[in-house]
Amino acid sequence: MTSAHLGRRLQKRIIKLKDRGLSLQEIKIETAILVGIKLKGESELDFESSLDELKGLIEAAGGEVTAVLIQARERPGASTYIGSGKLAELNQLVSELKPDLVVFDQELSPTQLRNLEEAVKVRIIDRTMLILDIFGQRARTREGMLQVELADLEYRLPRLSGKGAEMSRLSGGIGTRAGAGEQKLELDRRRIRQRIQDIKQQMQKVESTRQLHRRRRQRAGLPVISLVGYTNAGKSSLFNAMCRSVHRSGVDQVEADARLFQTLDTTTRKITLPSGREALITDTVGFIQNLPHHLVAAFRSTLQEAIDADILLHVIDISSPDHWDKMRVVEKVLQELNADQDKIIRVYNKTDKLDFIPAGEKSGIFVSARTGSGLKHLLTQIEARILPAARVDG
Ligand SMILES: Nc1nc2c(ncn2[C@@H]2O[C@H](COP(=O)(O)OP(=O)(O)OP(=O)(O)O)[C@@H](O)[C@H]2O)c(=O)[nH]1
Ligand SMILES: [Mg+2]
Repeated sequence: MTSAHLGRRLQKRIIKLKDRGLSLQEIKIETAILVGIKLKGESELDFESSLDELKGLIEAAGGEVTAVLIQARERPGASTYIGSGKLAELNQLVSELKPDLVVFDQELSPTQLRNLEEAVKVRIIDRTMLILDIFGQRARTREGMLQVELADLEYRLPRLSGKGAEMSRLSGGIGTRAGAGEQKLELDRRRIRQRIQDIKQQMQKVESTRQLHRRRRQRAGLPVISLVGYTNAGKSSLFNAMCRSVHRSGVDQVEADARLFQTLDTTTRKITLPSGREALITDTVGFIQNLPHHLVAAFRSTLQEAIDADILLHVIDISSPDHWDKMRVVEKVLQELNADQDKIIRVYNKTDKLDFIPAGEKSGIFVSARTGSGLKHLLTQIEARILPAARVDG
């Protein structure tokens, strides 16, 4: 259920799994240059917040941004994404700053990726690869690791052409030996497909164990509250604060940090509501705009579990200037996962950072995980929602 519940033997198997070479290739990120295209019709604010977030993602991956290159264009170029003039500029920057990699703010097609890597002699990644890398660094449970590896392999499969193609081009000149690269490429592809099959099978097993746990919990009749929301909204902080406020003692805390995607694996704990009724509370992975769809697909069962809770607390960082956009991103994902709207309670967090609470916010509960303000009210509201259900099954 949680990483803490995973046995040591299982952990060892995960490490072995990682050693197999096919799994996640960790990206070494120390310094990076960012490249973003401001598309026609895109607002300045959206563009900037997306770039800021990309910067946050680089930092979350342990790196530092040394330059940002921006181009305004109607649409991305099919072959190298940015125009040839910008490409020359990028090359210049790369030779000056010698970054470990160049990160593009949008997803690159296999062709763009290949062309760019040829033109700029440095590792190129896109937003999706970066997020996959962070998820790879954070995953601790067997399920988490399998999910990330699956998303990574599915993303890489169509892009697996760089080295192979190069080799076949090199040998292509000689004529007869053409195909050596292609053969290797085909072999790699086959291995990846095989591994994807393996992972899917293993995930089915994990999934059925999880359903077993879930049924057991249902039999225990405990309502489940889950925290969802944008990354960095303060879900884990709120989780800790809610556990603390009812236990008043030093229960194990989950890690809260300003890094994006601090939490990846789901943690569940029992809490006692004001009336004395017990409930389970779950902290889980956060959302982000343009969450790679391979990741959403791979994490579907984890997300589904969070969404199937009796109450969804949508945690919103109200101190963030673009919290409206972030809210919309989360609500869209929740909708896509068919979350029951009636179960959602908006929880505006970090109110301690504001001088006053802005008028015009839609209904919700205002709290500060840091100071504890509003927590009692939140718990009472949760209880009020849960009680009718309790009468039915009680
Ligand atoms: N001032 C203030 N800071 C807060 C509050 N709640 C959380 N934070 C800070 O916000 C940052 C993110 O908090 P987390 O609890 O890790 O956020 P999260 O939603 O779990 O983030 P991910 O796990 O990355 O999705 C941390 O630096 C927290 O200390 C709050 O009520 N007030
Ligand atoms: Mg968290």
